[in-house]
Amino acid sequence: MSQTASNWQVRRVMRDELVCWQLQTEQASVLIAEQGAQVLEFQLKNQQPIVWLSEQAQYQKGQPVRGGIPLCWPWFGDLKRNPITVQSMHQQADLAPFHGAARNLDWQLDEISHTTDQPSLTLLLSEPVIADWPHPVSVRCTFSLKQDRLTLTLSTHNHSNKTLHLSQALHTYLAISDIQRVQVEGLAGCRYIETLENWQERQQEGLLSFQGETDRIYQDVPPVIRLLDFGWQRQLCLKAERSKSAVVWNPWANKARRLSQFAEHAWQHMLCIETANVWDDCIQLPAGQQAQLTLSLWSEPLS
Ligand code: TA6
Repeated sequence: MSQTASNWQVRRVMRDELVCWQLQTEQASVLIAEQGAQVLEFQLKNQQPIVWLSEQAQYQKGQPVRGGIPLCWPWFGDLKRNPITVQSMHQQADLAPFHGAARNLDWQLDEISHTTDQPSLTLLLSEPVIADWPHPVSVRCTFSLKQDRLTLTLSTHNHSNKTLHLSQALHTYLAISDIQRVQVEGLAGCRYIETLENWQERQQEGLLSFQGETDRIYQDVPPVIRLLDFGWQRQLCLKAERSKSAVVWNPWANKARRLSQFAEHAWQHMLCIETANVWDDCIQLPAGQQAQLTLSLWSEPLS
């Protein structure tokens, strides 16, 4: 199945066991797996990939692919580390899978649409069955490619008669030249939780550089965060809507050895900057209402 015009195309493709959709414009292409509504690739013509994907990635039913943009929903990370309101949505929080359920579920094609040069694709979880999380919701993820910019919107509709409490994140793996030749701009002055040192609260001073494993939950973040890559002379720009928190993660060498689908030196060439609603920024979703989390991602030359 496909739809084509002079300057864009949407087509269904297989990647081993996974049904995927490819969106293409004259400048860029995106590959999205129906499983988990997971972006696997985002590539501009004649440039390094924007999104990192493991060279050991496995495209199998029932397991997330390492890399791309996994969706963490309806909770982020370890559920037991979430606010009690988010934990209380689950009947057995100590058995809850890491990063929620969305990334392991099969989404369905809801809609393919386009404006003149911008193809869009929406995937839908109409009535997700999530073990020990018995709340009627529907979830949509819309992916739009406008020239060389990818926009992703995750939308949760609460069909229940009570308020739901969620945490969520767009777990974006970014492709970089070398973790020791990049810096993150935009977090100066922001509070953050240092998860590697007993979840203490700290404050970011200036640009963020990397000298070891990094796993931080930033709060009160600005709408735009930039990843400055001095090796590839580019900056990756992440613009968030309805998000005031972001997670920055690099496993470094030791943790990388414990990760699935992760080559020994891959940690040097990736960095996660995750557009989120976590910690103080969790979602309180009243009955019948919708919550949307949006990321726009693009590349610019280093100014
Ligand atoms: O977002 C950062 C993080 O929570 C890290 O602590 C690490 O666990 C990472 O997510 C990857 O988790 P995953 O379950 O995809 O291996």
